[in-house]
Amino acid sequence: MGGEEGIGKTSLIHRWINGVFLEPLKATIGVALHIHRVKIDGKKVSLIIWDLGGQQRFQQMGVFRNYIKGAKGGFLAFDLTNSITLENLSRWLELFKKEIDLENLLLLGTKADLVNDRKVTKEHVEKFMETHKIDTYIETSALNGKNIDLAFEILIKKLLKPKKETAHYNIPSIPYNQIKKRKNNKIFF
Ligand SMILES: Nc1nc2c(ncn2[C@@H]2O[C@H](COP(=O)(O)OP(=O)(O)O)[C@@H](O)[C@H]2O)c(=O)[nH]1
Ligand SMILES: [Mg+2]
Repeated sequence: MGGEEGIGKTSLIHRWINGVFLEPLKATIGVALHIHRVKIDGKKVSLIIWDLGGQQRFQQMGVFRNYIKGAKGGFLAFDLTNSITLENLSRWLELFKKEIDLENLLLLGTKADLVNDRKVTKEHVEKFMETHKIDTYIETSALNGKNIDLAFEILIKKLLKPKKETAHYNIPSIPYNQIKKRKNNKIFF
């Protein structure tokens, strides 16, 4: 789980694991580890979640790279009431992309309950997705629980999906004009 400090990463993880919103919360110093067991599609899954503190200092120390290494998937989260947190997310994405398949990176908007303070528009989000080739976006609120279970369920299902085998036979090449633009973005408001 990556994203700037104060956007609600720790609150979101707490909401998913404990089903409640915790206030007040201390800022996460460095990195926190959470383990949660769930049953998805009849399969028992243990998810190990690294909650990466957002302090620049830690990022500059290159500490996060070691935690992202070996991760199978990730959430890139920004605060819907603070546009800079989406802008700065591209730096997190660069870091995550080095270690994690792009298709296993989900974009999360947080604090969706603060409708009157909303600064990030749907167009901003769609532009970000297009620029960075991210195909899934979910709007969440740790305060009222909106889409929290959904976000984790989608991520876990992606992680459980078997890897595509590399074909050992020759695939006939497709003429360029027959290739359709992939348009299967999943957006959850
Ligand atoms: N209204 C609202 N506030 C939130 C939500 N999630 C977190 N916050 C508040 O945002 C602040 C930062 O949250 P925190 O989880 O510590 O962010 P982190 O630094 O990204 O881990 C705290 O004051 C939280 O109470 C939310 O969904 N809605
Ligand atoms: Mg935190």
